[in-house]
Amino acid sequence: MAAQTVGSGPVRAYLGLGANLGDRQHNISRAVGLLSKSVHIEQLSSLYQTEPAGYLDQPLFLNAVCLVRTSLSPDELLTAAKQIESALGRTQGLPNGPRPIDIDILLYGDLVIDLPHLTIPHRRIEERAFVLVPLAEIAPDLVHPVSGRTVREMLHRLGSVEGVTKWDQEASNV
Ligand code: PH2
Ligand code: MG
Ligand code: MG
Repeated sequence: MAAQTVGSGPVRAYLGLGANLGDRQHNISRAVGLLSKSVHIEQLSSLYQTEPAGYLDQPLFLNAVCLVRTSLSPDELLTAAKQIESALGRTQGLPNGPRPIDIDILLYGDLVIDLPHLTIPHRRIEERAFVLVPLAEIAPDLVHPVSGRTVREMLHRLGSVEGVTKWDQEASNV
């Protein structure tokens, strides 16, 4: 596969979506709807219900991963994500605390940047089953540009996917 570099046309980026306040499923689908106004949505994983990681005393999350194709720069994509978070009622809360929606840039082509406000690839991909499980569903062979590991390998190394279960969208649509 050809390496992707910034400045050579649209780039594939993987976004992590998470919600644990309000109507979580609705928040995720609204976020995807709003994202589709500024980027091309190529794939969306299933939703997974996940136990909170980091700060444990908060409601269960729904998580998903979305593959988009975009000509937005990483900063523009971050701005778009933050605007959608605000539109869905996110206010500044505790780091790792509860939120109606969180949109994280996980990967942006093969780009590697480490800035105070934006680190790509996302720092915690390899330690988070709630990211790796949905990512493995849509992109098992995707390679992490720093470690060189595929998503499948990262998930295997993580070992446990405890606390991450597929969410039955139909059953919750009553
Ligand atoms: N996001 C966090 C912290 N902890 N836990 C789960 N299960 N899902 C998340 O999306 C999540 C989290 C910080 O963004
Ligand atoms: Mg996050
Ligand atoms: Mg975030």
